[in-house]
Amino acid sequence: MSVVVSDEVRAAVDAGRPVVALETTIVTHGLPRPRNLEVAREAEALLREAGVVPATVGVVAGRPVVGLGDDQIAHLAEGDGVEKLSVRDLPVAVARGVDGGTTVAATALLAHRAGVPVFATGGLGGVHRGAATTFDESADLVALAAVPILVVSAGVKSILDVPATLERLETLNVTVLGYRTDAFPGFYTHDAEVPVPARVEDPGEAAAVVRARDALGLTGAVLLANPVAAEAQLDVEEHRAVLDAALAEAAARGIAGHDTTPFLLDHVHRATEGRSLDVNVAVYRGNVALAGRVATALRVV
Ligand code: PSU
Ligand code: MN
Repeated sequence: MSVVVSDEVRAAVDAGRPVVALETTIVTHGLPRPRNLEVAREAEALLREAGVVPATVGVVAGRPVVGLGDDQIAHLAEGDGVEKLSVRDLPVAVARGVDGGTTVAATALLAHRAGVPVFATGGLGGVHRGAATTFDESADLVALAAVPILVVSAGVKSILDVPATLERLETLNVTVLGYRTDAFPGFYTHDAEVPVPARVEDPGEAAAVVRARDALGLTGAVLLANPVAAEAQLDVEEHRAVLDAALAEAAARGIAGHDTTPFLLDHVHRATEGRSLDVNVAVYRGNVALAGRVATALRVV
């Protein structure tokens, strides 16, 4: 598969300057318009202000791109028929020339191909509730087992089975670090009531773990779990009630497969009248900023 890497990203990677990859499923399927494009642009601006090169990843007319231009990001954010592309979808997308936002799994793979060592998302995909019968587990998990990148995420979305997701991450040899926390974050909430296996206090410590992983010749990802601030989280009771309703609605409507995550996120956003959307954006912003700091700590020049 030929991956297009922008000149700016290629030059920064070659020179060892800090670069952070950003996914686009959050833009195409995770956030409503027009907020999606605003957030995508804001994430890039935040990195640039910190002296970090953004590498937004997506597929345009069947070409996987690492370092999308602003016009391409706008096209994915606003276009019709833009697909959600995980790793298994890439061959079909390339063969058919489709446009698509890349999931964490597909973004990690493409970013790594381009030599980008750090990646920011909102919340990673994981094991869905009821997965014991549906087998619905995000391809994000398996992808992270095989891609040596550092991903900053606010844990996994609380729409998932969080303890089961942590079990799978352990099985898949993904190194999980809590950023200044002993508790794995639940995306909308700062504490999903599951402990993290290890904790780091600053970006330098996370960078040291990445270097040690590479020195050991391990090929899996490091997941840096960065919780939303306790003051900014969604009210825990509201969160529980809305989530129950969203899961019931998804079951009643027979939502399954790759539609599940976008459906649940949209339902939660609407049911909380945008409060969860604000939290989602705050979480993402925090992760992008932290990813920039880790990339800076990792730079070789
Ligand atoms: N984080 C967000 N919003 C999102 C996602 C993550 O804040 O929309 C996306 C990511 O792209 C992730 C995908 O890879 O949801 C997971 O989808 P699934 O559960 O179908 O694998
Ligand atoms: Mn799924």
